[in-house]
This record gives sequence, structure tokens and C-alpha cells, in this order.
Amino acid sequence: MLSFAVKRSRAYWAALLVALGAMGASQSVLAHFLLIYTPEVNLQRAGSVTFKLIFWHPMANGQVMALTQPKAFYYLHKGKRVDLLPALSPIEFTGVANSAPAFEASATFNRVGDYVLVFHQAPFYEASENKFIEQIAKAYVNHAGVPGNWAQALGLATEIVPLTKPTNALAGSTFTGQVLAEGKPVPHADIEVEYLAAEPDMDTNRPKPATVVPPPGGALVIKSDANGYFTFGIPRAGFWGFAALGTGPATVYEGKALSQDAVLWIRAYELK
Ligand SMILES: [Cu+2]
Repeated sequence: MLSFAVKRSRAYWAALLVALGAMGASQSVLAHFLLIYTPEVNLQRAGSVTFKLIFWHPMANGQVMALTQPKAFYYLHKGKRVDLLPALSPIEFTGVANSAPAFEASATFNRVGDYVLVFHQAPFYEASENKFIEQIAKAYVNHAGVPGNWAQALGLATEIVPLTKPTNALAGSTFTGQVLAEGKPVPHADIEVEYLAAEPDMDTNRPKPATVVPPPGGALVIKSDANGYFTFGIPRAGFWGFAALGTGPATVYEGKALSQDAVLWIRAYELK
């Protein structure tokens, strides 16, 4: 009985995703997530790291949305900011439902400690919701296991500040973050959570086979508390994304509603 229920559930989701992909309207069901991806976030040695920048639905391995030239793309290391806009080159990322423009970029990380990547998307018009979405995403790379400034707030329009080290959280443990807008806590924010079900293949710019299917019931959502904090129990190793929705100060763009969102990516490991 149980196995029948699970099978039906998987078939249901597969059918739903196909239908949604055909309609190009998965947006209302599962979150848009701006992804900054590199397969290995804990570097053993100095060298060049390649990132993929993709705007899609990573838990459903669903619809890919077009990424345009961002407002900013850079990394921070020990307070030093290095512009990565010149390193961006356009790619086409092909998901299971469609393909859309995305970017890749390489950066050379020679020093030890934390590298904080920030990608500030230009407003994206989401026709199905008649509104603009502008996500400001952060992701982290650590070199040599040396502690750095991963816990530092960057003073972005909106951001999630990790209180758990984002480069090696543990499956079965928890992740805590704080949602900020211009440095101030955002109480009672909606934070959507997604697992990177199908990691991008760095060579083909396509997703690898998905390792999970989304649970029933739509997006996973956490509310921040009165001081902007939230905690998530991490059920599985891999990459997890958090998106605080509409927490930035900008609410209108070109006469339409704008959702300025803070996105954060973490890497979780199984303790073996
Ligand atoms: Cu969406």
C-alpha cells in the first residue's frame, strides 16, 4: 500500500512537471532560484574555479528562466572585492523542460580562507505573475579549511547571513540564517527552501539525473522570527538554497511590482 502510494506520487509529480514545462508556468508552484554553482566548494589547493550562474527551479529540475547581464557579480575575500563581471561568458543551460540563457565564469583563488560570491540579478519580468523578480544570491567557497569571514553581513539591499558555516553543514544537523534588508533584520519573512536535485553538468550545461523528487504540497517554506532568524533541519547531503522573498527595499520596477529576494546556497555533507 505504501509502495503503491509512493509510486503514484512520483508518477504524479513527473506528469505534473511535464505539464507545467509545456505550459511554461511552473513558477506558481515552485520557487524561482538563482543558482551560483561549482561542484567543489572546499578547495584543497589554489587554482581556477568555474561557476555556473543559472536561474531555474533546482528542486524540480524544472523550467529555466533567462538570465540577463547582472547588476553586479563579484567575490569578497578578507574584505577585498574583486569584480567578476569581465569574467562572465554567456552559455545556454538546457533543463528537462526547456533551455535558456545563463552564464559561466572562472575565478582564480590563490589565498586560503573564505570566498563569498555575490550575483545581483537585473530585474526579470515574470509574465505569469505580471511582476519583476530581482534576486541577490550569495554562495561560498573555502580554501584549505582556514576560517574566514563567512558570517559577515555585506550590507546588501537584502541578504541572508549564515550563522552556520555554509561550506560544510552536516546532513541531520541544522542551518541557521538571519534575513537582513540594508543591514536590518527582516521579521516574519517567507523563506523558500530548495534542494539542488539535479546538479549541473559542468561540461554539457545540462542537469545530471535528479536524485530526489519534490515532496507534495508545493514549496518548502520557513518564516523568519521577530529578529529575522530562521533554522532549517538539513535532511540530506548536497546543496541547499534559501530564498527570502520580497525582503529587499525595492518594490516597484517600470511601474510593476518587484520582488527583491535574498538567496543563499550552502553545502551539506554526510558524516561518514
Ligand atoms: Cu519559479
